[in-house]
Order: sequence, then structure tokens, then C-alpha cells
Amino acid sequence: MKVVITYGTFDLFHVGHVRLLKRLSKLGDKLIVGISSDSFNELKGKESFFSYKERAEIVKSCRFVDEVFPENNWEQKEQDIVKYGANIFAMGNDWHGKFDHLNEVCDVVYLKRTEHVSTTEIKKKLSAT
Ligand code: C2G
Repeated sequence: MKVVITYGTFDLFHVGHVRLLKRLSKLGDKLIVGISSDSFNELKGKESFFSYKERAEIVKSCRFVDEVFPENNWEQKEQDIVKYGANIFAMGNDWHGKFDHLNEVCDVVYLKRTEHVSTTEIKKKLSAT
């Protein structure tokens, strides 16, 4: 059983998120997603439109995702990887190189981001209308 783990805010769930999760699901048998908590988002300097609870419910309902859990800080990844028995840690390539240290505990993969769509862009376009 090959387990893939990833993390993100996943606010205003969009096609970039879906395409990433779909590709990640093809890398293994199980896909587990750490959803940034509201307090961690503050730490990341992000204010999400939907609460952690809503974002977790939306991502969990995605057919490519098997399990979600809260991401509360930068430091928990190593212990999450061990806890969930993850074989692959994967992120979009806007994070390229940022998590290479996790190579000690599992394979680290960065996949190409979907261009021309982001939560920030969506917010900008909506506020301009
Ligand atoms: N993503 C993508 N294509 C987009 C937008 C996002 O592939 N057009 C990917 C990102 O690369 C990331 C995931 O979708 O792997 C979630 O993106 P965000 O919700 O923006 O998450 P982020 O704020 O990058 O938080 O500890 C890691 C952080 O929690 C990641």
C-alpha cells in the first residue's frame, strides 16, 4: 500500500487543486491531505475565505482524497509522514526544494502547478466586479 501525503490551504477549491489531487492520487493507493488550520493560515499570512472545517469537508469530498487532517504548524510533517506511513510527500512546484529535507523519511515529489488559476487571483477578480 503506497501512501501519498500533501498539505495546503485549499481555500476557494479550484481546478488547480483538483488537478493536483488527481495527479497525486495516481502516485499511490491512498492520498492523505493536511489542511492548514485557521491559526496556521494566520502564521502563513493567509486569510482564507472558508474556515478550516469547511475547507476540510470540501477536500474530503473530493473523490481523489482518502483522508484529511489539520496542519497546525511547519514542523509536524516528519511526524505526520511516520504516523500515516507515507511513502511519498508531494506538493506543487511553487514549493520546489522547500521540503527536500523530508527525503530522509520518504520520497519527495514536486508536480507542476496548474497555471493561471489561484485563490488569490479568484479573490482579486471577484473584488474587481
Ligand atoms: N496548486 C496547484 N496549482 C494551482 C494552485 C495550487 O498545483 N494553480 C497546488 C499548490 O502547489 C499546493 C496545493 O495546490 O501544492 C495547495 O495550494 P494552496 O492551497 O495554495 O496551499 P499553500 O498555501 O501552498 O500551503 O505546508 C505546506 C502549505 O500548507 C502549503
